Amino acid sequence: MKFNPQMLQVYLVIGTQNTNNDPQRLLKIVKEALAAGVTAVQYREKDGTTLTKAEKVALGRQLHQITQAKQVPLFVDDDYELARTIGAEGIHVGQSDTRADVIHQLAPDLMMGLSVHNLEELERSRSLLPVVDYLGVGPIFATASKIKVKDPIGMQGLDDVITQTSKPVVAIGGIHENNVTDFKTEKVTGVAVISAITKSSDIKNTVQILKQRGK
Ligand code: 3NM
Repeated sequence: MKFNPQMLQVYLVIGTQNTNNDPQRLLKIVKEALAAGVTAVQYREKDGTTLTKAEKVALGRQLHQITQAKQVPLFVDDDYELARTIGAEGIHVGQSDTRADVIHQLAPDLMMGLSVHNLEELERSRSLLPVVDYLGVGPIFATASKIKVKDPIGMQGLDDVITQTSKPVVAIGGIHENNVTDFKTEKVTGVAVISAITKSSDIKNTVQILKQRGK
């Protein structure tokens, strides 16, 4: 699958640590979110996941089947081997994960996302940008969904990064139905969320609201 910035519009990030360690619940949420129109899914087993490697592979394969059925790209957080094993379309790496250029050498077909928290990290990542399809920038607001999370950068911090790059940017961290209109479509390519969807009591409605961003 070839990268297209439209894919980033509403990007669901999820792992079993976000679903009470219950793989079936994860699959149910992803199915509902796909039916409601999320445009990308990231499989992120981290922050206290209890799954073994074999369980991640089994769940990752099931997840990939349901994203494929909707022709929605599946990204895997950080784990190159897992991404290859389950046939994911993309990978997302952070500043301390395996380097984007190393992964790109091994698998030029994988779409690539890179996390950048501020201008300094953007500058440090310049040499990697030719192999990067999009940047994940955050946390914008406070979030309870990530352990070792940095201080929120706010809308100003997000704007600072956006003005210094031509890469599509996905904002992440504390984005919910009540603040999504802050992210103007002509500036921010997409929004990535965990709890807005995993804790929603009406996923269909939530995704619709997340899609209607500010102009
Ligand atoms: N990465 P929620 S913040 C996975 O800043 C993740 O890089 C972040 O969860 C970053 O939508 C975050 O529930 C958690 O706030 C996002």
